[in-house]
Amino acid sequence: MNTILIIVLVLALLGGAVYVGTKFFGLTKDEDNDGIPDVVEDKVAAAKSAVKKTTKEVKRRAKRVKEEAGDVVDAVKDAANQAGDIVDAVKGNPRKGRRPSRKGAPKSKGTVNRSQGGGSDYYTKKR
Ligand SMILES: [Ca+2]
Repeated sequence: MNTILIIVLVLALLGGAVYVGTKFFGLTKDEDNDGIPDVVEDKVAAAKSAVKKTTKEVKRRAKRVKEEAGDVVDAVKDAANQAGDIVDAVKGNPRKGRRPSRKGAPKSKGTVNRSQGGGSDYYTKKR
């Protein structure tokens, strides 16, 4: 405990000495005359910039990880769904296959009813 106190005291004295030396005696370069050497200000600015850049990158990566985790959750849900089909297969139920992607898709595959003259109005309808 005493060691920490001594270290803090030494750092404070050092800081005070640098401040006084810079502000009143011009020991280091200080263009804006605020008692903080320009070298220190430049280092602090660079560190702040680096932290900002790193934070941005970490946020971007966290967002991407979240996206990918969502994809994995979807895939696991899909796999759990498919596992049910295996149970059905073991029981001897017929294969259901994929659900049709479109609702109300015609039951006949590719055959056009031409009995009622004209059939599809795709080519006759004005667009
Ligand atoms: Ca300064």
